[in-house]
Formats: sequence, C-alpha cells, structure tokens
Amino acid sequence: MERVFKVVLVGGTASGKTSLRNFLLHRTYTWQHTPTNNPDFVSTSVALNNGELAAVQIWDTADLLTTNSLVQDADGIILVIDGTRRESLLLLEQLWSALAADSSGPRSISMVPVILARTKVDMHQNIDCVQAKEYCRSVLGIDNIVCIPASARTGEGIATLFQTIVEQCQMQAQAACAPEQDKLILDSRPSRHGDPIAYHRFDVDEGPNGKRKYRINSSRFRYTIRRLLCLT
Ligand SMILES: Nc1nc2c(ncn2[C@@H]2O[C@H](COP(=O)(O)OP(=O)(O)O)[C@@H](O)[C@H]2O)c(=O)[nH]1
Ligand SMILES: [Mg+2]
Repeated sequence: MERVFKVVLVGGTASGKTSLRNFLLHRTYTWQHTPTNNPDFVSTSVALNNGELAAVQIWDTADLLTTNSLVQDADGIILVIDGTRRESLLLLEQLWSALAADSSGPRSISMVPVILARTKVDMHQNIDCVQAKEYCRSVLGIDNIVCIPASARTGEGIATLFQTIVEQCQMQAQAACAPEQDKLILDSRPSRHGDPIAYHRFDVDEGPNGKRKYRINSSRFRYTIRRLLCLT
C-alpha cells in the first residue's frame, strides 16, 4: 500500500498559500485574492530527486481554529511567509505558539517536519531567508529550518518546496519505523489493557468513584496504526 503524506500549508492571510498550491497543481496564477474560507485538500503526486513519485495530500488552511485541528496528524508543515511583508513573518509567533500549545494530537509538533516558504520573490523583498531562519530559531524554537524562496507568479522554487517537505516526511517516517521505535510503542502498554492499540486509541478519564472511562481518540488511533504498520 502506498503511503500518502499529509502536508499542511500554514501562514497568515494573503501570504500566498492558495497560490502556491494552485501553481503546483495547475501551473496557473491569479492576481486576485479570494480568502480561503474552509480548509480543503487536494491529492497529487510530487516528483522526488531519486526519480520516484510520492503521493501527497496538500491541505490549504483558513483560520487558526481549523488549522489547529488539521496539523494534529500532519506529516509535514510548510510555514508560508510573504517576503514583501515583514508582518507575515512576525505573526508566525502567535500562530506557532497556538499550534505548539495544542496537545490533543498524537505527538508533539516538534516531531513534525517543518519548512519555510518565502513567497512572492518576483517582487521586491523585505525579508531574506537568513533573517527568517534566525526568527524561526530564536522565536519559534525551530533550529536549522530549510527556507525556500518561491513565486507562484513565475513558478520559481515551487517544485523544490514540495519536494523538500515530502523528502523530510519520508525521512521522518523511516525514523519512526526504526526497530527501537516499534519497541517504544509495545513497551508503552498500560498494565490493565495490555494492547498497544487500545492504549493509543483511548483517552482515559478517572471517574469520581475511581472507575476509568475511555474516550476514543481517532487521530491517535490512526497515527498508532500507521506506526504499527510502518507504512512508508
Ligand atoms: N507577485 C506575486 N503575488 C502573489 C504570489 N503569490 C500570491 N500572490 C498574491 O497574493 C495574494 C494572496 O495570495 P493567496 O494565495 O490567496 O494567499 P492566502 O490567503 O495565503 O491563500 C493574491 O492577490 C495573489 O495574487 C507571488 O508569488 N507573487
Ligand atoms: Mg487562501
């Protein structure tokens, strides 16, 4: 079975998220800005350096609330900044801290590969990649982030952008499938309900009478199944 990577575009409004995805899919560009109201995804494939094609689901996002739930089981995140507007970099602090604070997902956001797209390079730039990378390190706590200059008008950098995030997703998936990681899942069995799937599938609430209640957690369940099968 082919592994499909879920990649989410995250960034402020009008940073160029929808345009990047449209260019990848249709090789087209429009001057018009139509705010994205609802997040949605498209399925496509991305050509990798080794000549292979990788299947991806690319999610376009709207507001922070829906973005939060979307990144919970993402395989990769592209932070999009508009290189002509410094504010689009500065607002990442609020965005990222909200995503990082949400612990309802199957794993910490620090485990998810993240890269930076500095868009609109066909216009005069007010931020460069050195500044953007330093901001990600010092403010967001993301070291050595890859920053890719891109333009949805000329197409510059777009193939590299999606190729890079998918390759990082693959590397992360392979690391998650290393034998010591399998052991980690199996060792994390609780004593009473000794099945590793059950462990990750439920959130446990302690009732007033000391009885445990189990609530199903579907994103954890999906993630655990993926890890157990080690689909890469
Ligand atoms: N010159 C230029 N304009 C762009 C580029 N990417 C997006 N835009 C424009 O920026 C505006 C916002 O783009 P959009 O993709 O809708 O941003 P989103 O809100 O992040 O999805 C639109 O008017 C686009 O035409 C680019 O690479 N170059
Ligand atoms: Mg949009």
